[in-house]
Amino acid sequence: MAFTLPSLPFSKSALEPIISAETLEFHYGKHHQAYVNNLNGLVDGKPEANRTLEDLIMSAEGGVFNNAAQVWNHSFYWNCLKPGGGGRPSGALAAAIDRDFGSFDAFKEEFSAAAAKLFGSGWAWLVLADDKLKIVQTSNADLPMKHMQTALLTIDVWEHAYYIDYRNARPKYIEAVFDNLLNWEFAEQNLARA
Ligand code: MN3
Repeated sequence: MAFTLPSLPFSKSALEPIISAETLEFHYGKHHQAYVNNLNGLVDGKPEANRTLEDLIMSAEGGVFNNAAQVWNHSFYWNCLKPGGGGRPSGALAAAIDRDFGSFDAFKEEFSAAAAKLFGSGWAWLVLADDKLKIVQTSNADLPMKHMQTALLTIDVWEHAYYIDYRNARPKYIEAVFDNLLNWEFAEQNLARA
């Protein structure tokens, strides 16, 4: 049972002009695919090949952890984006954001700063931890589940996520994604399931 690359939830050109088809050809077609291929190569013929992705993330270290986590992170990230996204959350998530950050605008400022200031490669996340919403940064492949937090939403801030479209201007990528692509329905579903 090999691990497989999940389908993108949209076409490669669907996020233009915010994220180009060229970026997705590399980010999904090369990088995400490479994490899947690397993971399969590492577990081939071993008992780990029959474990779930989540199981490997929680138990493995080194290359198996890095590649398993990056497979999961990217599958999650694609679902955090949608053509015609952005806007604001509603219902329980909107109420929880107001409760824990003061307002949606305050949340946006804090989340964008966390994503922009993360040093090196990694991820900015909105998570649920101890019944409270929090913004967390993780480096490289690290992810909330490893810290007993529930991921609600993420932005990939590895350079490969934005360098083709924005060069070194990470804050511009973050703002464009936040305003135009974030899939708040997905975050709302993640909160409802938590
Ligand atoms: Mn990436």
